[in-house]
Amino acid sequence: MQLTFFADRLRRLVNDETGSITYRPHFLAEREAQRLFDRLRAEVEWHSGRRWMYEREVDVPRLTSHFRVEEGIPESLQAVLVRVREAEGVPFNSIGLNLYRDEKDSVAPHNDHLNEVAAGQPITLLSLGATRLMTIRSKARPRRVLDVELEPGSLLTMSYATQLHYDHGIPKQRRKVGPRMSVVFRVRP
Ligand SMILES: O=C(O)CCC(=O)C(=O)O
Repeated sequence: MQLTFFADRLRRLVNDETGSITYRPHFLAEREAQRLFDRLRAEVEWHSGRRWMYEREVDVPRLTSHFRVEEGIPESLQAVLVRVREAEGVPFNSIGLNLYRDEKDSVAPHNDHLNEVAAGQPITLLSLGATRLMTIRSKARPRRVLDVELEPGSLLTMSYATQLHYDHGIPKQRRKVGPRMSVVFRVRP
C-alpha cells in the first residue's frame, strides 16, 4: 500500500519531569488515513470483549484486535509500521487496534500496564476515522487536564514515564460521532 506521510508540525503537550506527550497531526494524508481505516475495518478479525464491572458482566464498549509483529501483521499495516518506527525511533513489536463504532463507544481513563511495555519505551497511537476527544488527566494534584482532539492521520506519543503520572481515556459523547479507530504501537517486553 502506497502511503504519503507528513512529518511536520509536532506539538509538545507535556515535556517535563512527568514525561513527554507529543501530538503530530497529518502524519498520514487524509485519503490514506481513510483508506487504511476502510481496509482494517474490513480485513481485521474484530473481537467484542466482556468485563466485570460492579459485580456485573458487561460488554467492553469498543471492538479490539491485536497483533504481535513477529507473528505477522496484515499487509495494510506493514508500511505504516515501518514509518511509525522511523518517525519515533522505536522498535515497536506489538500493534493493538481499537474500533469505536459510534459516540457510545469509549475507553475509561487508565494508564497502560507497565509490565506489558518494555521499560522506558513510549506508546504511540495512530488515529483513523472520525475525530474523537482524548482526555489526559494527571494522577496527582494540582490536577492537570489535557483535552486532545485526535484527528484522523494523527500520531499521539506518550512516554513511558507519563503512564505513571497520567490517565488517558476516550469518553463517550452526547453528539453523534462516526466510527473511529486507533492503531496502538507498543514495545512488549
Ligand atoms: O483509542 C485510543 O486512542 C486510546 C486507546 C488506549 O488507550 C488503549 O488501547 O489502551
